[in-house]
Amino acid sequence: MSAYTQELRSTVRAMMADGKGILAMDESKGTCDRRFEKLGIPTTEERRRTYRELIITTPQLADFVSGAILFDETIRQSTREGIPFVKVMQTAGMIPGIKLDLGAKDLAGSPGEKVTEGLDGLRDRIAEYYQMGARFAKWRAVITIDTDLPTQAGLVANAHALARYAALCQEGGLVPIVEPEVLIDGAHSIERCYEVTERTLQVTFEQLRLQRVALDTMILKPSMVISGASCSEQASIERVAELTVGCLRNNVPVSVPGIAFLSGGQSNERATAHLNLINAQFAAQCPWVVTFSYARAIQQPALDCWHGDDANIPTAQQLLYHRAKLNGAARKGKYTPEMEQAV
Ligand code: 5MM
Repeated sequence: MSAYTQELRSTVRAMMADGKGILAMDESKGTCDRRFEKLGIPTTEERRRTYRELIITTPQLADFVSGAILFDETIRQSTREGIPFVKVMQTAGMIPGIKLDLGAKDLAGSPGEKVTEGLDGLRDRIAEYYQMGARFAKWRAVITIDTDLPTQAGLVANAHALARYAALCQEGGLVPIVEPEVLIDGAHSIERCYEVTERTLQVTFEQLRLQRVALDTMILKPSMVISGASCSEQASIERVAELTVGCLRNNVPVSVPGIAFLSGGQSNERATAHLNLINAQFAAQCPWVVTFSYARAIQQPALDCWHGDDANIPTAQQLLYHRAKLNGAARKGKYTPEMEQAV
């Protein structure tokens, strides 16, 4: 048991509060810059800072967002008036979280597969982020589906790192979000996605147990069971919800308190509709809280609207609030497509 067990429990409760989910805004510099470049936004630290300030100062965002995951650069930044972002979030009622992984790198001996790095020095980094006010963390593993992928070596390497990270987080007072993302890229069927997601979850929980991670003070951030992005036959919302819940029920222990999905390249509307149907139709089959931890599927309309022009900030904030609200409704199974119009 960690010295922080009570605090970890209360952080989990706050993260999984009714009607709320988690906002992922932890794009590393490279990813953030790539998204800015697509829109012609200058890739400077000041533009990244302004965009992140736009997000966390969105009025009433905390109605639907319990916490937000920050990147190292972001957690050290302040508003234009000099108020630290961490302080802004705490005042607004959103828990600061931190991305701890240092990205996915090529896995030696396994062409086409990645392994996530960042374990060296992690104990010290956790202590620093805890001091700064972070109370939860995230580590993302990336699993690719292809004819001969993933390999067992790839699955075990990624799950081992996730488990080592999670154990260190709990030791240091941060609730670990464990994110094994099965990528949507490819022409595979939804059934193949089910099979790979099942193997991924099985190996991940084997490793979490081996490293003695307390399952009741972690959050799982999985991808949904979904057709490959270039599969000619795209599964319906009903099928995605049914297979996703089935896969999680078969492979996620009931002691895990919460599941917060990533959006993984789904459209905004699809990501919300899938989460909604899972909660509307399958709540009785889910022993965990089921919510969102989306990045693109919440941020994209706001980023498109802002476009690097600060005159657009109020409208961009309205769009961000709106997507958060729709996902907050989906978290309760109360979203309808008609709500999309009422910005
Ligand atoms: C914000 O994006 C995160 C990855 O960033 P880097 O590639 O820069 O490390 C990512 O982990 C994200 O939190 C999750 O994948 C969920 O994001 P989506 O867009 O899939 O909901």
